[in-house]
Amino acid sequence: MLNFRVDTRSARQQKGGGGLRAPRFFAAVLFTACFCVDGFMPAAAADGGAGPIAEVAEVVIEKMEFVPKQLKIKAGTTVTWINKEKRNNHSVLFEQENMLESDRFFPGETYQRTFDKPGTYPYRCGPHPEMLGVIEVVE
Ligand SMILES: [Cu+2]
Repeated sequence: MLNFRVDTRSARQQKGGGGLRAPRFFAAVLFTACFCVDGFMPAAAADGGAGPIAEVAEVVIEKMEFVPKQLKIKAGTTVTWINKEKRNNHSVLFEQENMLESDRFFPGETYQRTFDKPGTYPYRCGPHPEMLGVIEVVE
């Protein structure tokens, strides 16, 4: 188990219908376990297995930008923001949700949020209001 390397890309590329779900779920749980120290929210996978299996999606932060700026995901997906800057720290701030904001995260650190409800979730960086992004969640 300790040697298991989480590689969501190859997991996603595996063929086959029924057999895919278990490994993907397993990968999602491991992925969550690795990052829950940095993010402030445990992923949906931890809450008893009800609901959809978490997919994994990423937004990279580099050169004062969220990449991609716009990300479309299925409901139940966990998004991981990865700070790939050399020195800047950032946050992810959802103004329209009571200013819900992540902790500042530094180069090499991540923040995760799971989106269970369809909708449009615009966000910006707390310390850098010009850094904008949006998560679009579909059924
Ligand atoms: Cu920022």
